[in-house]
Amino acid sequence: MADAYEHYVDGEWVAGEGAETFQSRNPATGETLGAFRRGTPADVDRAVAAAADAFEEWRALSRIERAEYLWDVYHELRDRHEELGAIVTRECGKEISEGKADVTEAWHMVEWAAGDARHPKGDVVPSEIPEKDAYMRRKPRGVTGCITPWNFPVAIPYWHMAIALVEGNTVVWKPAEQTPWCGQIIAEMFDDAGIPDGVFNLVQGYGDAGNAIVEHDEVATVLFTGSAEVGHQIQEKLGGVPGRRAACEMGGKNAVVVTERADLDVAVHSAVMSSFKTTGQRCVSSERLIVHTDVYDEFKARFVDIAESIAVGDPLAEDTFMGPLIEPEHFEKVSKYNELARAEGVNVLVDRTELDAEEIPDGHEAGNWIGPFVYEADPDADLRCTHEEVFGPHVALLEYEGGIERAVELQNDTDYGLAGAIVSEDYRQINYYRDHAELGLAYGNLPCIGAEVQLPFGGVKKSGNGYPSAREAIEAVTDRTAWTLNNSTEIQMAQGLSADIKTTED
Ligand code: UN1
Repeated sequence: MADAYEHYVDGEWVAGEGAETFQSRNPATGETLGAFRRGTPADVDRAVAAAADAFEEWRALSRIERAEYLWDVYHELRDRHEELGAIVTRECGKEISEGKADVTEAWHMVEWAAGDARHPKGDVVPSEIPEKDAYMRRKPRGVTGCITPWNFPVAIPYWHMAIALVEGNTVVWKPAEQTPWCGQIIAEMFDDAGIPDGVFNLVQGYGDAGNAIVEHDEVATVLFTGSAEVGHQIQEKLGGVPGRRAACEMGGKNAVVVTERADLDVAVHSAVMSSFKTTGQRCVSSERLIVHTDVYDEFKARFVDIAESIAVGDPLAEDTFMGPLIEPEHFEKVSKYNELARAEGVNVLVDRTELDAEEIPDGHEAGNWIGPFVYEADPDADLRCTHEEVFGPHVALLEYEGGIERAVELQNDTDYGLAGAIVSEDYRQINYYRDHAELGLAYGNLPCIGAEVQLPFGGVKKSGNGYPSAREAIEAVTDRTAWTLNNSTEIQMAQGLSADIKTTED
């Protein structure tokens, strides 16, 4: 079908079994960006079969040979930086520096994975027996199902796929239904690179297609980055199934701690970046600011001042700080949480849920606009608004008294444990936080967003099992073998175990 972009299966563009299509829309204008075939479980079956068929030949290549395909992708990402950055911005609404950073993060991940192909892999391990050589070696697990979110529509797919592929797995990928255009471009890049048929497969679509990947017995590993709700379902489904594995990275109710020893310029800057970049739609965004009573009033005045005036607008314009939310349903969700906070009795300081008409740029009336919502709440109250992830510019100020122990207790008063930051000039406070905050990603005197790809990315508690990027993703997509080779003609056992065979003849 020429009127809708297709799936990419076994090296071909295919319409698939389903009759339905869906559209990608620009969240800042409502404009339609393209129509895409909606994948069905039958399309996933076909893609998994292609990936399973391609596995033996792909794994037989050296890691360095496999990485060659990724280097082609790396160069294309770099060469098309400006163009792709603008596409990211048009499709997911992040302001343009973020759109471009998404593409940069993608090539960083590709560079890491392809460069890693020439690094030593596995371990040489000592043996008690001098004649034995022992090693830890890795094997690819097979078909890897990748399910990725819309907020990093180019970077996160490469977190999963670059590593899975270099390690020798084949891939079936379902991008978020909000960002199929980015998905299409990534598939074109693999096609341009000449990746062998069936090694990389794309099925566009919704949760039913994602679920078909999760439920497919031939998908050895599922890599998932997205909502806690879906991630926990995946973990539950695969948790008890022998031979299958899920590596999930989910959300957070992240916090920035500002102590009485903070440099308030750093504190305010870090808090604004953490709470409002990407319009609060990063899984690492901060929705809680835990601020010591001694600096609370000044911090509050400065933070509120910026929240009232932060530039919301056309994400393609260089002077915009916050673009729109991803889709109308998400606007509904965020505005409901803003209402809920009021109903829970918090003290609202800034409410830009509905922007004034003059704040909305011309021609962008149909965008999913929202501004900051900032309030102060009792840190000890059991409120939904201060404990549930909103995924928007919805921020609670929580005032605390006492030492760093109290701040960290509040930081940890959440089911999640993804990202967080402390702002302080006191190294003892910083180190206490470093050692006791329950987090996968923690920062001192910085925002809690903006991790680099060579760090592990992932959380603890309800935020996931900490796998889906860099070295940790290698753990998810490979199995280890402890391999021991005897160089002697005699069998000798470790642990003093006798190797003598005794018979009744002896
Ligand atoms: C996400 O929050 O959904 O650390 C991913 C960061 C980015 C990735 C964020 N490198 O902010």
